[in-house]
Amino acid sequence: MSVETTLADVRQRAMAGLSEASSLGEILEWERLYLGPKGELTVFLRSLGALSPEERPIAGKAGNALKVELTALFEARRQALATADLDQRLEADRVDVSLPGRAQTIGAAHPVSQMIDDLSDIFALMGFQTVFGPEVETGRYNFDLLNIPSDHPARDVWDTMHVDAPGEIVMRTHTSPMQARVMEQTDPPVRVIVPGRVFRYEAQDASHEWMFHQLEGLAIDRNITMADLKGTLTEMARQLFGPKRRIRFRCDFFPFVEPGVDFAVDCAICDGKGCRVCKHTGWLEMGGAGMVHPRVLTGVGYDPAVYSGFAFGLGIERLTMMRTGVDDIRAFAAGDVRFLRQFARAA
Ligand code: FA5
Repeated sequence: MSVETTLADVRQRAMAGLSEASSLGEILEWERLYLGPKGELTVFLRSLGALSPEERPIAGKAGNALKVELTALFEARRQALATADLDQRLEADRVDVSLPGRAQTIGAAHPVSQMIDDLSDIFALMGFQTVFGPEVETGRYNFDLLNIPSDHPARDVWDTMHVDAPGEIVMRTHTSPMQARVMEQTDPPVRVIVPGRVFRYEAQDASHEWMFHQLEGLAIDRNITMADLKGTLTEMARQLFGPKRRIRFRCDFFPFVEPGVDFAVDCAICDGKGCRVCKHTGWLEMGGAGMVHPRVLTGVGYDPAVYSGFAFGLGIERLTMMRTGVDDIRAFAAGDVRFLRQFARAA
């Protein structure tokens, strides 16, 4: 085959291939076939040395002319396909600026968190430091050091979620284990509050959750009496519910206090006259309290002949219900933003 025929054949196939290439990938493949380092035309031009001296300049000229022609055509076609490809992608990703934007929602503190913040502020003014403790506890702190030995009937009071089979590791059933943890780490005087989540294996109803929050309080010093406990809780109730509130103590039993009480505040909504929120009693139960049991003090190495103190534990959801009038505790953890939004307040 003569050089002219070979080049004419290459040209014809190259032209056909060029018009068939319909994507960037295909046109690049075409370039590889004809103009690439191992492409037909490149190989042809490299083989010119094998021709006779007369043929060589003619073939070289024709080959180079074809290379220039095909390179120009390739560039034009590649440009056109690249533009089409970009147009297609822009079209697919098109943003419709006339659509309404998505509003940014700004979060707000959960009503229980708000209550914890408020209580921390109130107690800080009375000299209490806020501390936090582990939610997974050992039986030693949750029960033993609180004067609740393993065979004590009081241990049944809280249906406990166990983490290990022997029941040595538990989900804390109250915030009271932090009493011993704090006292072990600190010398008196002690004044702390401990807000946090607690867990009980308990059926849910309008006033009971299996997971809820408590706020523990502990004050230890020389000469602390029930009067200090009453004063502290009265001040808290007044800060939270208004200047006129009163506190009621009734005898109750907790193994880690002696004497033990449950305490209530007179209902701020009806001023103690009786209403739906206080179930027509005029009083709202807040929690348990008492003077720290001498055995608890001894257990952490404090001398009960020198030191005394009080402790209390209140239910934070219950307090929040009193403040907001919410009558079903389950609403707090249900995660319904419409419910929670009602309590959003500016940070
Ligand atoms: C205790 O947990 C004691 N640790 C409190 C205490 C601390 C007493 C220090 C003495 C000294 P009690 O089980 O009563 O006590 O719970 C305290 C408060 O937690 C209750 O008054 C109530 O407000 C709240 N509470 C208890 N169980 C639930 C529940 N299932 N759901 C929501 N709140 C609850």
